Amino acid sequence: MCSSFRTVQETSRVPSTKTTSKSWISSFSKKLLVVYMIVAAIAMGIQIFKQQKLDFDAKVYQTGEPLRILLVGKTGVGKSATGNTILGQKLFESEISSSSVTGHCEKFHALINGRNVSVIDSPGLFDTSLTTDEVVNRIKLCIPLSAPGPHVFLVVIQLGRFTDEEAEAVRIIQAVFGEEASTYTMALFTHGDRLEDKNIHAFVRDSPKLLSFIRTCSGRYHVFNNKEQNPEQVIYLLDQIDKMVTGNGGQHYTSEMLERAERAIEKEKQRILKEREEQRQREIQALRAKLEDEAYEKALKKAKQ
Ligand SMILES: Nc1nc2c(ncn2[C@@H]2O[C@H](COP(=O)(O)OP(=O)(O)O)[C@@H](O)[C@H]2O)c(=O)[nH]1
Ligand SMILES: *[C@@H]1O[C@H](CO)[C@@H](O)[C@H](O)[C@H]1NC(C)=O
Ligand SMILES: [Mg+2]
Repeated sequence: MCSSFRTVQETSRVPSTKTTSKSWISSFSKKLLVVYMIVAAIAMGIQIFKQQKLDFDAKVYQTGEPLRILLVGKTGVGKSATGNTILGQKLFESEISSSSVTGHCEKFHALINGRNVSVIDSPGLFDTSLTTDEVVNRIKLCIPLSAPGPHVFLVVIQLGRFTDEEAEAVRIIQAVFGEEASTYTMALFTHGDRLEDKNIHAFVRDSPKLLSFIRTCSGRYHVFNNKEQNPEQVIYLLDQIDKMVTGNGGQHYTSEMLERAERAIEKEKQRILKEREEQRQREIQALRAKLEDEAYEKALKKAKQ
């Protein structure tokens, strides 16, 4: 750039030395100079614009913090397969049999379009055999991996197999992660290959249960076909997540929110315990009163005899 600028100066100086000899050359070279300056200004403008665009792209893709996606859902719905589709590699173990299911959380990351994306895969959180305490303990194990907090809770659901248990998913998420979590929640349907020619939106609308579930995620859903590692579906999902993150002011779910939720759960537990204790005390009182009454009557009878 510097060298080309120097040659420009030199060539522009050449005609200016001849201006004293011939006036028409002078006027011609002046016009030429003006035209040349305009062209140079436009070229410089384009250069600056290009540079700014480059800087902007760099800001968006390089200095942004990694996007953290936490996968939740029942065992066998395709969480691990979804993680692999997002990252474009077979990193999580995705199995047909549920016997090899791991009980811990896993995290992998990859650069997608120059941007760092982390996916945290959790063990089945909504499996019927688990108590709420066990769910809480399982989730707690995933929290350090998703620090400082996930941008999105991706609730993974197998298409065409939406049961009441799945409907409980958001309720459980809200109970464990707190009300605040719902603004960070999105549904992801797997087995998109089953749709064939059907439209996903029509599919969702056709099922009242599914529809009411989707409404608890503020209408956010996306469909994946994990059998076909099509990168377009990933780009579209990340775009939807980005929109949601923007809607949340760029924020992610935080451990403070989890602590608040935990305190709320603990408070509720204490309230139930206290209620039970009070109930027990009332029952003891009633029993004692009854026994005392009986003893009194007995004593009265004895006295009469
Ligand atoms: N046809 C089809 N099979 C899928 C899809 N997603 C997952 N699977 C299969 O579902 C099974 C369970 O998947 P996995 O990722 O292990 O589920 P996880 O327990 O939720 O992690 C595996 O055999 C996957 O190949 C999908 O989109 N289409
Ligand atoms: C991407 O993020 C992970 C943590 O989530 C980090 O370990 C890794 O170094 C990051 N990679 C790049 C290229 O920034
Ligand atoms: Mg899995």
